[in-house]
Amino acid sequence: MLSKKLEDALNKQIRIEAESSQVYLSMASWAEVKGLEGIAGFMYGHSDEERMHMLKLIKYVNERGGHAKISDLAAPKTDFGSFQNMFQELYDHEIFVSNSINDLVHVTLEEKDYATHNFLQWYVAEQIEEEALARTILDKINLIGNDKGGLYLFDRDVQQITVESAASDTVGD
Ligand code: OFO
Repeated sequence: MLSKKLEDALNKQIRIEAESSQVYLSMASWAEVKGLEGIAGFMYGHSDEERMHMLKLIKYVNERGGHAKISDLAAPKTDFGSFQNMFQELYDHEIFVSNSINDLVHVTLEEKDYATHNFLQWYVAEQIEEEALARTILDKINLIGNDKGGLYLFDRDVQQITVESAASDTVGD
């Protein structure tokens, strides 16, 4: 059975994952309207992943005798200025989420809830991946600069960029 304190902290994280999904959905729509099809596809996919993170938490809370609460969400912004800026915001957002997961893990230790501590390790690992992926993308964007051809290729290939593929790119250089 979850303690009230941990249940509240998990519910807060459920909301953050739901808001993350909305933020990336808004980025997807902005990119689509700008004709950046590949970037839009990447963001739609990312939005779905965040929804999956939320659902996994909801199931866990309910399974452990708590009640996952579905709340209203903060509206994301709808204009991101430039795709470079948008990916910087994605990175910053992932750092914010990582900090929030760390705080949550801290509560599991305070509450001596080792089952939840164990459950959350998946999220800890996931955040390492997501931060690395966002950093990889920012590195690629920096390389492109203002080159139109580079942007074309980036938009075409962004959905294929993974942490692993970026690592092997570097090896190949
Ligand atoms: Fe839920 O992992 Fe990104 O934010």
